[in-house]
Amino acid sequence: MSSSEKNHDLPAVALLFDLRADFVSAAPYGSGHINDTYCAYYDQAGLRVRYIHQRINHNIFTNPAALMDNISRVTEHALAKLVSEKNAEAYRRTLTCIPAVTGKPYAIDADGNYWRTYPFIERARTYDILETAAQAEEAARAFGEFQKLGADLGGEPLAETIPDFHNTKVRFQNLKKAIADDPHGRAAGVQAEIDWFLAREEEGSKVVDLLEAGEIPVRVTHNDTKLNNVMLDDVSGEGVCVIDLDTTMNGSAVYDFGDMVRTATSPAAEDEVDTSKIKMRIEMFEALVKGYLKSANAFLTDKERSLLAFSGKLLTIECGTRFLADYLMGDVYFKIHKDGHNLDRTRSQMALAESIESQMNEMEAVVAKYS
Ligand code: ADP
Ligand code: GN1
Ligand code: MG
Repeated sequence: MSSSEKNHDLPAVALLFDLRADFVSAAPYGSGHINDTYCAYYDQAGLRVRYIHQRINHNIFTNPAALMDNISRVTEHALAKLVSEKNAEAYRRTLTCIPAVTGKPYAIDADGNYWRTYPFIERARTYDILETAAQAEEAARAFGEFQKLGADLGGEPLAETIPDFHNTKVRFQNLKKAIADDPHGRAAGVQAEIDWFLAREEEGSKVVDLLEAGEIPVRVTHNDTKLNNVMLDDVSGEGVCVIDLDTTMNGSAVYDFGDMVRTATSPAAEDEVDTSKIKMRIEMFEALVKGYLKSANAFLTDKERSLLAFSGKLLTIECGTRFLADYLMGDVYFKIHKDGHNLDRTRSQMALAESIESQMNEMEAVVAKYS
């Protein structure tokens, strides 16, 4: 069950932040798998405004203070840049943390939950499934711009909020441990899925090995570039604001691009059970490449560019190992909304990876066209 259904006391949360507005109401919001997100209405001296309150999942992010320090640094850097460029809507183009009454960018409630508050980005929305190639292009351009920001962040390295987050080798080890432990006796029922993933283990090492060998650079990246982590303007469709910054830390540009391919190219939802509906649409892939390279061509190395088509397959397989491991472990990581939800997600990743595998040559040709 979604932990958003837990009874959080939002009026009490409201009092923890320096909002200078009267709380009106709040309701669970969005379709994220990790945090508990609420949209709250406030009356601000007679004007109705919205804020996002988010309970950070501290079982997953075990050092919320360090995480919020990362987010403060990244968002303050983004804001300073937008302001210096005299952008007329700087506060709509980056998340900004509303300070708690303590002055910190987060607050702790009576139950020990960590909360943060962001202005609600109005007149824009996130998508779970893309409708047009223009949206894919804009989403990818915005994530590329975000990586550009990361490049000139400066200072100490960002805290590693989840160790080995995209270490696909470790992800496979975790899957194998879940198969061996099998605490809920589920492994026997999913032998075909297990075999499918284990047959792809070797490919899983490719990017990790290149990073370790120094053949591709470590960069400050977003690391969770799922389509519903970028807000597109309601009118112009422009990618206005990259959100969900919990995993912004050292990573590879290749991982960020791969997760865009995973989440933005299929016409079906991530938990679609009719796998015949799941496919990698080459026109969406082309739009992603076009949009991403608009902002990233300037800094990507040839080696990184050569991995863009492969990255879609890699991230889809990686995410599938995570869903399958979580299914075996008893659904302890990703929020589920029905029995077998993580298994449905696993199978959808398998179908998508197969669709990608069958179009790898066409995908390589698209990357070559825009490089
Ligand atoms: P999770 O880590 O659970 O995915 P997100 O930070 O992605 O949490 O938030 C979940 C959803 O809430 C997003 O997909 C988006 O639709 C919405 N959302 C988050 N932050 C904002 C914001 N500042 N303004 C408007 N909508 C937001
Ligand atoms: C989670 O938080 P959300 O829903 O944007 C997960 C991603 C997965 C994704 C799969 C911190 O993303 O890594 O790719 O689910 N985030 C974390 O849908 O684990
Ligand atoms: Mg999210």
